[in-house]
Amino acid sequence: MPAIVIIGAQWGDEGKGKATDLLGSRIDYVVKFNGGNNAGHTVVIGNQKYALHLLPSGILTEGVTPVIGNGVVVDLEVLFDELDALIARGVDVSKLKVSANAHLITHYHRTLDKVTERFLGSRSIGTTGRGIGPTYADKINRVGIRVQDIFDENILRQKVEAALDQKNHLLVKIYNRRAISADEVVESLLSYADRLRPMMADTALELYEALEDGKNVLFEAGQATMLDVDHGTYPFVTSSSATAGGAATGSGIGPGRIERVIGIVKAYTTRVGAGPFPTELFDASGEFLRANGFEFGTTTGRPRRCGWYDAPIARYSARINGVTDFVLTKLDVLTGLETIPVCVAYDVDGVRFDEMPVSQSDFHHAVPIYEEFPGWSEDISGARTFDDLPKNAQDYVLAVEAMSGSRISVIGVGPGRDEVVVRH
Ligand code: 2SA
Ligand code: GDP
Ligand code: MG
Repeated sequence: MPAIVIIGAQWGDEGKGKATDLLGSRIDYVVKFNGGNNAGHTVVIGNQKYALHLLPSGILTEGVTPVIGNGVVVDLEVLFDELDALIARGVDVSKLKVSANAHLITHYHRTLDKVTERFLGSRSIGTTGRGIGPTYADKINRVGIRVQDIFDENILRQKVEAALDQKNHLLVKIYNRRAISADEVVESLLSYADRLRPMMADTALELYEALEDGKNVLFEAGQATMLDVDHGTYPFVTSSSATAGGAATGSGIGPGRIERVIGIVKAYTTRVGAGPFPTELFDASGEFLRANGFEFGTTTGRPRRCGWYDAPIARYSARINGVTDFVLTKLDVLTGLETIPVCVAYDVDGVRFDEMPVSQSDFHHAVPIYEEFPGWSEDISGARTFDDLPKNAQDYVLAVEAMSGSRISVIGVGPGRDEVVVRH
């Protein structure tokens, strides 16, 4: 079992943390390859609940080496706060490795994220305000600050000054804000250098050697397919590659190493932030899903938009990511519904689309075509085999599987680590 990738198949919060945790005991390395502290994974172990934003959730499994890859953007203040909180709860974090090439989120990135969103007004993306977009913009613009830069004060100062040049102009002249001082940014970054030094590594080399040694490496995507900067609902996306291909570029392993791609898909759909969402519900059913599924952002606490399962999106994700197995999470949340609609295709101005329309305007206008399935009222949280599920729940899973482009290997029936039905 060389490299496995876990991706979100919808708009995020499908329960990726739980799937990572489920595979944990057979895994030697867990790698985060995209995004930053915009992510939010909730992992429940026994009666302990852990909310992680920047750190890969594999950090909670003993013996696993957690890696922050080059494709990640790192806010050092958040990194050390999260580490300290885990240390205080007795978690061993000493194995963490951070890529020397990962980019750093600084004060000016966070500021720009917030002021740009405010400036956009009704056209805002609804970002998490963590500075993610501006940090990736600097990376692509070749004015980013990388982990390795904070170990040479001269270079760091030059880079920060270069990055701030245009930004201060923008902040002062366009956004009517105070200029940010390079000294202040440099000082803040340098204050983390001693603690960061032992964690910094050539993670691409380390992962190569691990794979050559036959070790099991798990790649854990932040956000999800529909938020991917290339394949998501652009511009209502995050700024990184959240799809399986991102695991190779965001970590430095060859794509041929990837043997399995596990897509995490919720038994219904949620979205945080702005952008199209065809199956979104604005009625009591939406409230039912939000309340029963506890659909509130792990990072920002925002209520998540809720809607029915969208099969064309699952199929699209299966295709874009090369999904080999789906984990269908939160089936238990649907318990108690009389009927469960599933979107099987879209109607766009009278034309039927069986697949995700490539045109953004078409997707904005897409009206779901639903097929309805009978619900169940039995508590399913104790089910551990497929046969333990009520007939209607089994039929729902089989119907969804047939429409979604890949087999469903695991079914989540509750938030706990062991609340799963494993089929394959
Ligand atoms: P950003 O901050 O630039 O990445 O925001 C761009 C869009 O990406 C969405 N986004 C997310 N959507 C769902 N979950 C995310 N993480 C947190 C969680 C969210 C939270 O896991 O619960 O706590 O609010 C996440 N991160 C980014 C975001 O809503 C924008 O639409
Ligand atoms: P991620 O961003 O994909 O890691 O997902 P989040 O952690 O943001 O959101 C998923 C939430 O669903 C977490 O609170 C999990 O504990 C919870 N969860 C995961 N699987 C299940 C499940 O099968 N049933 C229920 N009820 N909750 C689940
Ligand atoms: Mg989340």
